Amino acid sequence: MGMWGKRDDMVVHGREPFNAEPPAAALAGAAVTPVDAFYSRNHGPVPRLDPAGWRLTVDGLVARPLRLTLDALRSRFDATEATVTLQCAGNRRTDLTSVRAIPGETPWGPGALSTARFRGARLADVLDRAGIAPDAAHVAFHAPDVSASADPPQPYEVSVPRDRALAPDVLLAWAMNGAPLPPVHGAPLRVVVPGWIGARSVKWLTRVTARTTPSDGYFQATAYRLPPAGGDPEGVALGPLPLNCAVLTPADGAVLPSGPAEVTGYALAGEGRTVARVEVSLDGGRAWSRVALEEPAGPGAWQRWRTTLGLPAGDVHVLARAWDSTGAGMPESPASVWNPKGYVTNSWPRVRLHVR
Ligand SMILES: Nc1nc2c(c(=O)[nH]1)N[C@H]1C(S)=C(S)[C@@H](COP(=O)(O)O)O[C@H]1N2
Ligand SMILES: [Mo]
Repeated sequence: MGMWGKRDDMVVHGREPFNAEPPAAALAGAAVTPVDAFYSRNHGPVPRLDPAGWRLTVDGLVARPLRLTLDALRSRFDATEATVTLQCAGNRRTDLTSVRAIPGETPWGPGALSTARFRGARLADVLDRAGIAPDAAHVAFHAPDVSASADPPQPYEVSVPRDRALAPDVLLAWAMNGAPLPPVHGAPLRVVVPGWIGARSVKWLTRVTARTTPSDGYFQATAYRLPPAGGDPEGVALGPLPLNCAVLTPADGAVLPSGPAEVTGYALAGEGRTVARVEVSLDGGRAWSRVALEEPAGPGAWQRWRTTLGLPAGDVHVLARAWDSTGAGMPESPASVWNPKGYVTNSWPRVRLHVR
């Protein structure tokens, strides 16, 4: 077994902080990702919090501040379970680095997303118990892990707007896939915000603060934004995920015999949407054929797809694209969505096959 209980064949981009994605075939193999294959994205050392001494503070613009033990959270609030896909904003960044280098950012392939069955309390129920004030427009999540990559180095903190925080699908989760959260995934408690960039699903949660403004922490105010450009001094804070898809098998660069081959992948629509259609092309995007698409296991869950293609001999490129339930599609070229930090890549994925 590899670091942090992960499979030996994880693609490890960094050991400290630990950043790793599952090999594509392992990701493709299950609708709910086994915990030992679940990607992990960390900005600092993994804190080891003692569950007995741990408390969750709920404060800020609330009528009744709370300080909860894990037992209190589990016994005083209804538990709910949901199958949710987390996707890092850096997923598929390597497609953008094929256009231009993105120095200092992890070169994630298509595996910076994974799916788990999360169990926890609804954040809305906890905020309701605390009596969130009408002027609390944002809810911040604070954790103790200190990132040296932040400027200045600081503990992890981000926020979500009030409406997102009060939606019934946002969880304070203590378990994934039927077992307590392991340390690398946020033990003892993490936030799960379905359909939003993974950065908002804060691990090792210790404090929830209702406030008038978004968090001014580095990971909200500076990172996880499209940087200022074109006369926009603020940049764009990333929140809801755009529609995305990827090919998982066969692997990019695979050598295959000509004839029928099974091609598999995933598609994921952001908050409030589902994937309506996925198509693949073998001729550079002139002709497309529709693939078989799984139903989503819940709001915010990915949808796997598969199809069989007749591969001609030669160098064959398989292109894929998805459409969501609003009719939105994906941009063709990585150049059209290139940005200096390499976030939310959703150009048409392409695998190159050598067919003999
Ligand atoms: N406290 C804390 N929470 C965090 C992070 C972190 O570094 N510290 N990384 C975020 C990012 S960018 C992502 S994509 C997800 C990754 O969650 P995972 O490691 O469970 O896959 O956690 C988010 N929550
Ligand atoms: Mo992320």
